[in-house]
Amino acid sequence: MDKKLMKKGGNIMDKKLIKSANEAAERIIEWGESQRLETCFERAERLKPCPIGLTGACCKHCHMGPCRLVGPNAEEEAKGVCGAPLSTVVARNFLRMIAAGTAAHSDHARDMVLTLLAVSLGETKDFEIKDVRKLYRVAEILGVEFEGRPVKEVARDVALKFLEDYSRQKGELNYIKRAPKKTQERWRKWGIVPRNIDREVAEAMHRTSVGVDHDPDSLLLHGLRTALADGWGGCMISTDVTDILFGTPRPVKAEASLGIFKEDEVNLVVHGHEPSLAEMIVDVASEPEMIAYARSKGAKGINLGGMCCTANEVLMRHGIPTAGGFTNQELGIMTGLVDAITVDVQCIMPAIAELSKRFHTKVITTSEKAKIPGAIHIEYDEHRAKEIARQIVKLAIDNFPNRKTKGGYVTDRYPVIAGFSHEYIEYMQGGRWRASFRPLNDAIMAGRIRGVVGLAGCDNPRVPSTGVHRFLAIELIKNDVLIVSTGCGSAACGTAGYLTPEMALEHAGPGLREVCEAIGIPPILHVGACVDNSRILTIATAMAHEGGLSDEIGGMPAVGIAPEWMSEKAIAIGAYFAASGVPVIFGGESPVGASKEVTRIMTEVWWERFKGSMYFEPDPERMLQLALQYIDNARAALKLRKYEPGRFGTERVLMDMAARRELDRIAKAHSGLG
Ligand code: NFS
Repeated sequence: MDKKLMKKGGNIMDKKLIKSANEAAERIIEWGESQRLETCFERAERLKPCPIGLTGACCKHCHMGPCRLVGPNAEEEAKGVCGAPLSTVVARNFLRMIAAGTAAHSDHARDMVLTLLAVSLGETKDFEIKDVRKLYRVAEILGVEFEGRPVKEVARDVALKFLEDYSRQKGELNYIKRAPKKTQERWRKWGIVPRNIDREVAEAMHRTSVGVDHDPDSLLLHGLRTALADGWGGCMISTDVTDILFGTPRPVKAEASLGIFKEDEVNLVVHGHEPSLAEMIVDVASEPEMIAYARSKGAKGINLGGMCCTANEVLMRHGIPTAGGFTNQELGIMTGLVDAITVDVQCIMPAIAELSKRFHTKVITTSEKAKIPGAIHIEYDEHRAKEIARQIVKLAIDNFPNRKTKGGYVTDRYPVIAGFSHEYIEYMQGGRWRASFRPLNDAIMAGRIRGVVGLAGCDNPRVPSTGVHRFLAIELIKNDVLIVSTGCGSAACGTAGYLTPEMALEHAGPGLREVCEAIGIPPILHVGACVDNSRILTIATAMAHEGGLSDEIGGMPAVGIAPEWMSEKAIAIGAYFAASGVPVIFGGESPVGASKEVTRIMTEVWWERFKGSMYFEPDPERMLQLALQYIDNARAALKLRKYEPGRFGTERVLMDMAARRELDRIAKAHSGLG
């Protein structure tokens, strides 16, 4: 627990005592308050959520309303002007959230595919295909001939094949066939196999406009179809194309914290989601001319840092340090050390433009889709990617001498081991020639590992930010649960110092610790950005194929948790996990809480049909118990050995020199991956 918090006598989830569970963040927030700098934490306190909208009971889909469906018997009696009952309104609102989240991920994926196409056609000189092996692996899945063909031709055909997922009117998404057979059968039986991503999003908007689909079950089934288009479409495409273009991640050492900024170097932050420009900035920032230019302005060098999911992308592939997740973006500027922050799309608070005026920081928007009044706009174009990246880096350098305002500077930093792509996870369990998921399945079957939790989603100023992630991370590994984390879940763990092998030695239950020590991995595996939740689908599929557990994704001792979610994207992710057969637990108030019927469908009915569900539970302790219960129930249903705490392993040992050397070994242990 943080020292300051201990003094206050609280815990990391006590909203009355703290705004962020991260000590460095909390210090900057307090400093900011003393300077009358406004942040999301203050705005969250001031703006209480509307209790009607919060639970999904407000309909504003036409101009006879907005209608508020409230009252003591609202479920049975309340109706909108058109006569829509509460369950219809709540289900429609939820479907729109899924559609918005799917649109965001999948539009990002489309840009990645268009970049791949441009590279394959020789239209851009600045990118190359870094992972040809991955290209071939993807080509094989897509049925694209690759043997003996020029790489760029294969890349072109792969890109065109992916574009079909945005245009085919009938049929099925390409990657549906990657799922276990039984999982696919469930989807076909209930008619939720997506045809194309854009079609499902457009149809979601159509169905939810006034006077169309009024059956909550039917609306929610389309929600699952749209969500599957996200998970097995947008997210998975984005992950694969990003790996092809920029390399499949493998373990790297990096650092995480608001303390990553350097007083004597130019600090440039890449923030947002699409990694193309960030990749170019990483390249350009190490050019000798750029470094010389930075020196000519009095800086010792150029220090790149990441924020939110762009951070995860460049951390996974290059070890670029992260300043943290969603709620850290204002705080990063408030260190006073950020010379420029470049943003593209998604999860960017418009407040940063206003806030930056109190410092010297330049905020640069780069996407034609995402502009902020008060920011500098330098539009990204993949055909001139390096030129634009140089312009941005120069702008940051030119701004270095303008630092004047003292900020809430902090120095804490934590080491991080990241880069656990599903390919690497497979490789680490047997090497290049015997790569498999056998050891993981065996460890689960034996009860060394009780189960697996995907810890994902945003951090949120409505709770002590990152606190619920941290609480669950520690408690789950104590209970021998292996964690795979993404997005701001990874940032929350990283900025707490949790993404290291030491965590296994110091906190993991004995069974999990034994496995982590044998393979040399942390008990929390950072698998990437939010779109890389698709890697978790791939891992679950591989586990099903490996045998010994469930023969479909449903029924695995696995749970997804998004404890501090706030974004519609998190809802889309939760829904695609549920449809794929994973019980999912979300924190906070339920956005469908107004309707018992909708809640019943998303828990009981989905469970029966897909072996997945979506459950909202604001109490962290109950979230933990629920997750363990789901895992133990799945173990019992699979007739696996009953999990017994403390059955495996020996005494707890603290990190010694050998273990520290092991940490270095992991960072280098990627020679077998191409
Ligand atoms: Ni995903 Fe949440 Fe945003 Fe990334 Fe972070 S806020 S839903 S984790 S940065 S997308």
